[in-house]
This record gives sequence, C-alpha cells and structure tokens, in this order.
Amino acid sequence: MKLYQSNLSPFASRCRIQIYAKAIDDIECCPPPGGLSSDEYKTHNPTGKMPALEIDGHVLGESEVICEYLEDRFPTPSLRPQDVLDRAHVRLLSRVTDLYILDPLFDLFPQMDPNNRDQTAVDKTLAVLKTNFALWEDYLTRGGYSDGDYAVGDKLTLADCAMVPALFVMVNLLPTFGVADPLVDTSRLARYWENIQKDESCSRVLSEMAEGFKAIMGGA
Ligand SMILES: N[C@@H](CCC(=O)N[C@@H](CS)C(=O)NCC(=O)O)C(=O)O
Repeated sequence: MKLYQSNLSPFASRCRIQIYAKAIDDIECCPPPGGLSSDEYKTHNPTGKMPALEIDGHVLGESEVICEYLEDRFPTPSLRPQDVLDRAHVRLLSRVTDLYILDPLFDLFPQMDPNNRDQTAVDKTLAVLKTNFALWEDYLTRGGYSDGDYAVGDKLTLADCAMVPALFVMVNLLPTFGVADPLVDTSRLARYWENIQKDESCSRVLSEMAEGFKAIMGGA
C-alpha cells in the first residue's frame, strides 16, 4: 500500500499516528504523484487532496475513511474503545476536530505573510477559532474522561490521532498571528496536549510535523 502524504499535513499525520501505533509495515509513505491538485494526482484521488491510500490499484481518499479502513483491516491493537458510547465520543471528537478546528485553521494559511495579510479576515477567523476551542474543550470533557492522558479512556484512540496533529498546527501557527498561547483558556486541552506528547506514536509524528513546519518557515 502507498499513503500519498506529507509529514506536515495534519490529515496525513492522523493516519501516520495510527500506522505507527499498529506497527503496519507494508505502507510506503510518499508525496502525491505530480503534486497536490495536479491532473496526474487527480487520476489517483479525484479531490487532489492528501492523504490518499492506494490499495492494489484502488485509491481511498479522506483521512477519516482511511483510518476507519485501516482499523477494520488491522484490528489489533484496536484504536476504537470497547464501549459503544466511548466509540461514539471518539467519532464525535474526530468530527469536531475536522469541522470546527482544522477548517478555520486552514483559512489562516493563505494569510501567513504579514506584509500581504487581510487583517479583517484574520481577526474574524481568530474569533471563530476562540469560540471553537471552547467547544473542543467542552466535547473533550463530555467524553467523561476529564483527567486522563488520552482523549477517551486510557489508551490511544482514533480521537487522539485526529486531535494531536490539529493541536500541533494550532500551537505552532497561531503565535505567528499574535496568539501567543492558544491554550490559555482551555485548561483540559492544555493538560491533554502536555500529556499526549508522551505517547510514542504521537511523539514520533509530532517530531515529523515539526521538521515539516521548520522547512516551510524557512528554517531547513
Ligand atoms: N477532508 C480531507 C482534507 C484533506 C486536506 O485538505 N488536505 C490538504 C493538505 S493538509 C490538501 O490536500 N490541500 C490541498 C488542496 O486543498 O488543494 C481529509 O480529511 O483527508
């Protein structure tokens, strides 16, 4: 199998945390052929986005779908909790991360250059994000595990795979927009962020993301 991806993409990083946690060794991670959104790549994945997983000539897009596929195909160790309500919370946290955190965070990427920035649009996005961080914190707490190292239960789940890369983007990107500590008002998230970095698969992916981030910031 091939995972078309980059190390900095939070969506691809979500899949890599899962791949490392399950020690799946027959997936080659490589850049999208022809580049993101290229005609060549669209022959593999029609959206032109990454990640995409190629399985014997068949291509699956969308990180959540890829994670669910890998979970079904490689069931142990399971990244889905046993309890059905806990499973639902895992899916809820993954969805909240995609829709309410990563979506607005991505609106900031075209505004990276301070000399060519639409400050009104940036301020609007930052306000949305502030509201949504509180929402994220609320959903995290509602999972019923308000003090653990992991998002749901006491083990890595697909919720952590989704949340950790999004948190990385948040804490690294927002300071460049003047938000020095994006987690200052969300104490559970702040604790979670501190603790989850001790997980081996998360820590490995966070290092890879940090290298990718350094490269786009001109440091490598
Ligand atoms: N919903 C998609 C989002 C994937 C996505 O937006 N990936 C970004 C890279 S992090 C991308 O490919 N952007 C290129 C584009 O939008 O053309 C998923 O979960 O896989």
